[in-house]
Amino acid sequence: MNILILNGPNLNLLGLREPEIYGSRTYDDLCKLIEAHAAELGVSVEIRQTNHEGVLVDWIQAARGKFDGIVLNPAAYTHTSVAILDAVQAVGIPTVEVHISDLSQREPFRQISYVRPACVAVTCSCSSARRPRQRSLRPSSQCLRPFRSEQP
Ligand code: DHK
Repeated sequence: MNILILNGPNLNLLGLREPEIYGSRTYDDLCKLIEAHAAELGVSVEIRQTNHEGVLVDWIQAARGKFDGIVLNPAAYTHTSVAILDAVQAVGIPTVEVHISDLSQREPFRQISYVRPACVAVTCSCSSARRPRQRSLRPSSQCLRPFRSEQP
């Protein structure tokens, strides 16, 4: 099982940006946690981050035939991007929408997700800001679960 993990704009600044919302762990920390959890689940992951909408579209399109699933945090593009919605719909790869913060408790514009109709599941509120003593961020555990390998 081969999973593509895509992170959108400003997620490279995790640990620096608004730690009270996004937590104090860095993007590198997040990648390491995801890789460790993927190994536990027996799935292989490729993790990428970009600040550019078109790059996300290109990566989603290129995932056809190469990946069995996508874990997608489009970040700010969640609330604006018909192009990313179209790309996910076009490739037909099961995609899980992920967010670090609890969107339901934030500004009204963040409660609109353009990509959600194309996704098979959504996970919000993964920030270590809300669970400072928790060893792992929830995205690594919850978001990979739909793709858990059937193999022992
Ligand atoms: C990350 C962002 O950068 C914001 O623009 C979204 C999302 C929320 C997150 O919680 O992961 O509104």
